[in-house]
Amino acid sequence: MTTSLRLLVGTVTTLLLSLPGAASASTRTVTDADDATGRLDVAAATHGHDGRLVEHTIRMQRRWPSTVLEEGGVTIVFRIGDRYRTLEIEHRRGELVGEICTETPRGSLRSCTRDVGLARPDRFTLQVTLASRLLKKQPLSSYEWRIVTLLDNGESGCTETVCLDQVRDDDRWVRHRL
Ligand SMILES: [Ca+2]
Repeated sequence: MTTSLRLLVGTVTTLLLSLPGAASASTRTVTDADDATGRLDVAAATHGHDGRLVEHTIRMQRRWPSTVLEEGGVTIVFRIGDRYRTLEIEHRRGELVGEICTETPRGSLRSCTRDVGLARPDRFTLQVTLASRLLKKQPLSSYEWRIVTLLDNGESGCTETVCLDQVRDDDRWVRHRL
């Protein structure tokens, strides 16, 4: 991810963190419109869990190769009480890489780990699996999430403004009850 792209994702994340509210929801899928340019336009995002693993599945409007994540990125922001964990997913040296960190109020990152499962069940979809202890060490009853995708690879008509997509629940965080 380029420095400018990372800065923009950081800005978007900061904007998301400033928005109040929380949606009440159990295991579910949130659909998103065909509303962004480029291949990281999200169609739907699903959360689920199995034991101590939580899973997020992100389906795009169109087929996309993993290599688009070399210059773009998928970010999931998790809100656990007043704490935020940010998972950034990219494609480096031929493989998908996900790193989850705690984002401090000043925007710095700490407690980072790459112990996150990433898979491509088909050419539309990205599947993310992580242990709930990466969100909170103590037993976790619920958390909230949002997703931001950003593609900036010089495609025709693709700029940092129009190639940004967000998934949320009627302008609120999506709550996942475990
Ligand atoms: Ca969309």
